[in-house]
Amino acid sequence: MVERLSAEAKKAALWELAGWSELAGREAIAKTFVFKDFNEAFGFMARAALVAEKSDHHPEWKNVYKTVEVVLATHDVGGVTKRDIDLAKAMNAIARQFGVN
Ligand code: H2B
Repeated sequence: MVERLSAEAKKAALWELAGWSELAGREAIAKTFVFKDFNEAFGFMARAALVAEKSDHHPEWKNVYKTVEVVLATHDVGGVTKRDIDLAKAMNAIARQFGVN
């Protein structure tokens, strides 16, 4: 089982993760991505879904037109782990393919 990150480790990881921050009131991290249009937002989600499924680590997310709100937490341990940080990094890399930081 993967371990929850300490408050310090979480902060250190977030410094290197553009746009991600801690969610208020819950042990999770969040980022809102805004794309050019729905096509690109959904393209991002399709690529991110493949990464999520392959790594067996899945996002909580909501899409409205060109905006995708993502929350990452590791449900099995009720907190933020390296798995969330890795998926956040992968999502940032995919978003950059669409010119979004
Ligand atoms: N995704 C997330 N975000 N957290 C988990 O704890 C988790 C998951 N657990 N995807 C996985 C699936 C687990 O339920 C399966 C059985 O491996």
